[in-house]
Amino acid sequence: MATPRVGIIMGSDSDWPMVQKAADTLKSFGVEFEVRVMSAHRTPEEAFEYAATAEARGLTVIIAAAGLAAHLAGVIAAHTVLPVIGIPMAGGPLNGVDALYSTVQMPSGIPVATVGIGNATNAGLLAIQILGVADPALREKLHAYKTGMKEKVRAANDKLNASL
Ligand code: RP5
Repeated sequence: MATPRVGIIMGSDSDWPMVQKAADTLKSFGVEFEVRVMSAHRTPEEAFEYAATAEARGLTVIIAAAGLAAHLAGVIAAHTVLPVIGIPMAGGPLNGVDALYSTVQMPSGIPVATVGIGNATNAGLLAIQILGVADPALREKLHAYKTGMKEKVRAANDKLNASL
């Protein structure tokens, strides 16, 4: 099995139904990844260990999803120089706004590239774009993906106008 290039981690297995979209996106581009559940609060030792060893294990990007007081992405970013993409997860009484603020409002020096609440697809795409900087074949696939999106919008326009 190839060495994973992207690590997808999440605070709870209850996050997986949404986070799965990041995995699906990576899969559709043929990017190897691994998936782990760990928490900045419930399993802080595991989170530290994961971040501290990620670079040596060959990962290039880490996607970290967490909800509520979402510290996972920030804690991971504190212990690695790899780029970290945070997914604030919806849920709880504040519906993800708490996780959004916790993830995006990192102090200077420790960036976390934060996508929209629950937007695991964008997290996957951003990871692919980061890998694409040094991977022309992946960039080709990204170009094809964008072309496909444009074609879908054009087709929707044609369909809409034909129905008038
Ligand atoms: C966070 O708390 C997790 O990332 C999840 O979004 C939320 C709720 O977790 P569970 O109580 O469902 O395990 O740490």
